[in-house]
Amino acid sequence: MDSNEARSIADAELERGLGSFAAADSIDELEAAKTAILGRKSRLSDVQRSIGSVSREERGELGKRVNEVFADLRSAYDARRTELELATGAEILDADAVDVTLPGRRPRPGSLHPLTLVEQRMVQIFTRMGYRVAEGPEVEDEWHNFEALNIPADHPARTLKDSLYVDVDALLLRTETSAVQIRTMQSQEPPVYIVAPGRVYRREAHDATHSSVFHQLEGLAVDEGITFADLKGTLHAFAKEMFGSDVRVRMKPDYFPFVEPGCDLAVSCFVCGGTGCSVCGNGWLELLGAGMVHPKVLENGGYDSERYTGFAFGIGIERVAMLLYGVNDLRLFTEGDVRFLQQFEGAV
Ligand code: FA5
Repeated sequence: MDSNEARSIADAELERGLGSFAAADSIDELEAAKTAILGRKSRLSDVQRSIGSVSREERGELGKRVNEVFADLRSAYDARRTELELATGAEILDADAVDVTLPGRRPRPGSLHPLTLVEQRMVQIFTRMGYRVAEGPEVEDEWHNFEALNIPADHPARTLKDSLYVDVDALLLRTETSAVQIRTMQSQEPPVYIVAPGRVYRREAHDATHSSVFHQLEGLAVDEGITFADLKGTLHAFAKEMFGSDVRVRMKPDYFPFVEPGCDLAVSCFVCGGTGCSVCGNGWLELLGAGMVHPKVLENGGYDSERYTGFAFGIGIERVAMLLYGVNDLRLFTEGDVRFLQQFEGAV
């Protein structure tokens, strides 16, 4: 190639190179154009290699021109590369942009368990009647759980079949909240009006209305002149307050060693309306046991049974919750299924 031809190729490649760098829309396209225009196999490199073969007089001129063309093309390439890099960075930023004006996602607040809600409402009903809240231990000794409640050593409730003992002699998981009656009487003089909510444990088969771990709310009222009529009035007032004035309540005699006379209270079944079904059996759902405190129990608590009389009751909290919310299987309360529990947010 002679010097004129080399010069005109260099000029044409300069035009072509500036055009293709400017037209490149991405870094990949720009790199491909660079290889085509400035690479070792490009026409411009051919021109560069031909410099040595032109005459000595023309060589300096041609070399200078080819260097200028290379320099112009490199700076056009660098400028376009910078532009494309900035544009790519901006695209990434756009894609990752956070709209700070959008409302935030609220963390889901937990809510109280339905049994807690029901227990709180039950406690509230009794505290409004003038009762205060008392507590007792869940691991109880045999004396408070049995003997003091007039449940002698040969009573069937005391067999290992029914109770859950711990590995310490004469200690067990309390089978009913009634032990709090004794502890309260031991710690204060009459008159006494307390309710004691808490968990109790029994060896019992699970079914729709029975569990081996459940909750009771114990009540104890001891004063001068308390009669069965006071017990009946109190329990009726509780049932109406809890379930509304339409609820049908049935009381019938029952036996508990620590009361005399004793009774239980049932309300009409919410599932069948009182005709009998798989949940209730006979149309009634038993809610609680109750009765007049046995004189021996008053004496065991340190009270004068000639002067004071009293009544006591033990209400099953799961049963109240079943009735209140129309839940036909109490196992739902402890299975921890969030879809079930969510329904009680803000309930009661
Ligand atoms: C008692 O536990 C007596 N301590 C109640 C009492 C207190 C009577 C004071 C007299 C004076 P009972 O075992 O029936 O009684 O239980 C009382 C209530 O707890 C029942 O009416 C029922 O509502 C509930 N309950 C009993 N067993 C279960 C169980 N396995 N699962 C769920 N709830 C139960």
